[in-house]
Amino acid sequence: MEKIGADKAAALLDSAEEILLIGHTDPDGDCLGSLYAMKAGLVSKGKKASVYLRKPLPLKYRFLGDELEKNAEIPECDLVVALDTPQLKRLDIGDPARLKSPILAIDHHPGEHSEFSYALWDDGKSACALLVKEVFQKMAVAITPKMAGALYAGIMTDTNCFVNQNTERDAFVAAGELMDLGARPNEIAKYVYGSLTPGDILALSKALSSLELYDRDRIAILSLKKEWQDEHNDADTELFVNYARNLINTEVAIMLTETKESVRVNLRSKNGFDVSAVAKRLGGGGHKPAAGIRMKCSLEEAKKILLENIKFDD
Ligand SMILES: [Mn+2]
Repeated sequence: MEKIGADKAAALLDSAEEILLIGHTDPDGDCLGSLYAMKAGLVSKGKKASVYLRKPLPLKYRFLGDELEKNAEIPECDLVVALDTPQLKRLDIGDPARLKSPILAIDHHPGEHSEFSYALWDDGKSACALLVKEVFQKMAVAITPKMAGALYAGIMTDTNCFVNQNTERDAFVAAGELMDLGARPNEIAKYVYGSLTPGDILALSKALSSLELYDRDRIAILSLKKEWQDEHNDADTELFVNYARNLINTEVAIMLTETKESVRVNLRSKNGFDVSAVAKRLGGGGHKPAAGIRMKCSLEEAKKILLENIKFDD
């Protein structure tokens, strides 16, 4: 792996003709916004760019449009760009051995990135979208209002509306510049946070009433059982964990969503507890204050394993 800067990343993209873009499994706003903007920017430069996406866009990200449709084809390409992920196994592609071209990672997660050919990687950035914006500046890509909106959505979601610990000045500066280029924060917030369905609200009430507290209330767990998910058809539980984090004594918040195949675990922390280390130990990944895992076990087993793995110093 060669660690590179935005200059070299721009040069690699400039010299490639056909480029495949891939994000991580369970793609979030930063991942999807970066994928959309990257594709549009490369196409504007005359490149043949496609996005590999295993599932259709979630309702709240549909504003990103038809350009991000479900696509399970891996075309011939000179370069693969892995966005918003530090590891091959987190790529939304099933078997990474299917990728035969060099892979450029553009990412802001902690981790080695050693499996990639090149990595433009800065874990001091609050969103992958900030790195994509930097590369575009080097490539002199003209950012359209829609691309600006996609990049803004990436920064907004990964900073939890500019309040997370990782929100530095550069996120605000970039957001301002993207507004100048046509991003509309109010519109984007309406899509991302205002696309809840009645089923989502019912699922939220169910999850909230499941609250369990451990270790002097420092660990808060919310959960949704499989039966509920089946009945209400895949409720959007991504942000539920924030309710548990916002409890006054919570240090670590956990949201468990049981699906047919596995338990999806969302982890959040306050005051410095490193949940990415817990996630990594159990086969997931993420950032110090926000991480995720897919666990192949029952809800109760997942709970037990997580509690065994979250220990405070005192
Ligand atoms: Mn991200």
